[in-house]
Amino acid sequence: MPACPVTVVLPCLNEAESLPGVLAAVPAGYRALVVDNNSTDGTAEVARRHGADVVAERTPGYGAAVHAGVVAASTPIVAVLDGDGSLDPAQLPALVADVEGGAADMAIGRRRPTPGLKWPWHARLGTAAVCWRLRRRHGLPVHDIAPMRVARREALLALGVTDRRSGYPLELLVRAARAGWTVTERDVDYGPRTGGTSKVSGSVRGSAIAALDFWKAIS
Ligand SMILES: Nc1nc2c(ncn2[C@@H]2O[C@H](COP(=O)(O)OP(=O)(O)O)[C@@H](O)[C@H]2O)c(=O)[nH]1
Ligand SMILES: [Mg+2]
Repeated sequence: MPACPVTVVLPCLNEAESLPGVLAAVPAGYRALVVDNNSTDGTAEVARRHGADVVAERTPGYGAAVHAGVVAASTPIVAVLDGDGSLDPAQLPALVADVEGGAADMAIGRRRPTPGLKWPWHARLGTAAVCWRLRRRHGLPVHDIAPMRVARREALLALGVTDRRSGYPLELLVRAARAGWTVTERDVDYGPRTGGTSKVSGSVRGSAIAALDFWKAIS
């Protein structure tokens, strides 16, 4: 195994409060790469202080940040997860093993709520609806839109995902299905964000914008 096979890309918009805990949980030997998307709360400094590499992406949007991180990574395998503390990087190695061992072209996390999580109905409903369509129309056996995912960097870039907002994860799944990728899904813990505020599913407005992006990506 190469010395550092995995880069963990963390798209971040104002996640200074949550980042220290997230970075502390990144498995030994993995490289953390924070993509700072015009944060105003010192996210980039906090990230550097806690040992992460940092790239700046000026174009707003989740997809813009993720894409910049995957491009900037230099390892054969990339993992992507949120920088808000809701997901645990310590659960990445099981997903990495699927990709490294050849069981999957992409391994994704299926979020399972931990006690105390408030998961808004509009977010759950949107996820359930698009995943139903992914299964029915695209034949992809998934139950979540995968805010935690692992794939080989070059193959991921070759898929050519174009969405730069919140439709990115879905467009990725659709393109993976069309390319005949094997996608494995593993349960991962999903807890409350550990600081800062939600940019997407915490409000009906954010969810509505995401739903629109989702639908464009999947229809
Ligand atoms: N870089 C960047 N990251 C974003 C943007 N929107 C959301 N994120 C990040 O994407 C992740 C998920 O967003 P979050 O606000 O937690 O959405 P929620 O989980 O649906 O409430 C977090 O790590 C955010 O910092 C954006 O416009 N740019
Ligand atoms: Mg979140």
